[in-house]
Amino acid sequence: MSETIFSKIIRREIPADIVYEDENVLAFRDIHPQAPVHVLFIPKQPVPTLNDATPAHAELLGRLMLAAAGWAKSQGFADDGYRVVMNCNRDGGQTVFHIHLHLLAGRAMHWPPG
Ligand code: DGP
Repeated sequence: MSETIFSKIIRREIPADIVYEDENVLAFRDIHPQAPVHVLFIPKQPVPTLNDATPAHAELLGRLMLAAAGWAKSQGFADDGYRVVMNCNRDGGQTVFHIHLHLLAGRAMHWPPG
């Protein structure tokens, strides 16, 4: 499986501002925040892009979503709202090829996204 900077964050080989962790998921603040709250939820098991996900990853993908929603609730902004985004490949704007869910909050989001 592919090795990215996120694998190094999982192994604590490079620092990150980790805000949540469980058996399957790690979450840390994005180094280039696009909103007052910008956290990346990643599976500890690397999957390069959403295109590489199979039915075997269905539970893991669900865990990412539930971890993001649970953390939003724990931080008190879930009722105000937030956005979750997963970019895929070039046109999606993906730059790190270890799937990750962006959780953006703390301001009103625009639609359509850029
Ligand atoms: P994407 O463009 O969807 O692949 O998002 C990758 C995000 O990862 C981007 O918003 C910046 C963030 N990022 C890249 N390298 C690092 C890093 O070393 N640490 C942290 N915390 N975030 C990173």
